[in-house]
Amino acid sequence: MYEIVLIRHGESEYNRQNLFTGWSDPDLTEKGIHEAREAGKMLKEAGYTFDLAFASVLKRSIKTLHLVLEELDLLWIPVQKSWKLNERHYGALQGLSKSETALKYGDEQLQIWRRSLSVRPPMLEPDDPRYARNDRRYQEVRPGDIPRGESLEDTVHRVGDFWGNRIVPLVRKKERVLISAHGNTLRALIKYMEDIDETALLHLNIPTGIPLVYELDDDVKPIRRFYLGEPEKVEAKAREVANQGKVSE
Ligand code: DG2
Repeated sequence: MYEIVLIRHGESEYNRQNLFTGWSDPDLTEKGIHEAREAGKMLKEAGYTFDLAFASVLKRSIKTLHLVLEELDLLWIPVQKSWKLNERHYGALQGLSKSETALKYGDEQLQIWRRSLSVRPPMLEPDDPRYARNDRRYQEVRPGDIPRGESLEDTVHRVGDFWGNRIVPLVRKKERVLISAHGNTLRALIKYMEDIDETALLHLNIPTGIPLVYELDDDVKPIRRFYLGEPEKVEAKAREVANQGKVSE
């Protein structure tokens, strides 16, 4: 049996302000820093250790990983960063308020944009300054692969590809892997690994800063997943994510 640990970064400035984030690159808030440190402590107390870690190329994921590793006294382990672990690209919604979007388009449309599997957000125009084509961190990426907006399904493809090619071979070699990523990257990975149906996926909300442990069989297929920490607290945080921006809340 193998085990890996996933974590969504701690609260970011955009999370705090309830803005669509995607490939925007806000920093962690004080609360987010605290969440990341607590996650590291939780992992330490539970006896976890790692040989290798992954992050996206967005600072909320990188800083969270750093803080977790610091608590574990594992700052020395190799860290691989990849744009393939970036958050789902939220297209022209990036930087907009989730609440204002709900007021303008209604809760149902907000829910479709946030949680449907195949609906893409409105795409960024090619000349939009939010389009990452000229960002140096993506210079190795084929221009056609840099998204202007993604459905969760699009994210499932890139994350699934990364999982199969880059992470599974390491897990098979018994490397203990920690992945620091994002709400929808992790939903995409869970969809890819478990092939859960759309209804279950709709209700799958990943809280910030809580380690999610996966037990995997000899074929690196999931046996079970569970969060570290008190279930009530985890559920309350996941509910908060689910309700973000809703007019009816
Ligand atoms: C959030 C997730 O991503 O938002 O892009 O707004 O995990 O990087 O904070 P993260 C964003 P929702 O899909 O939950 O609205």
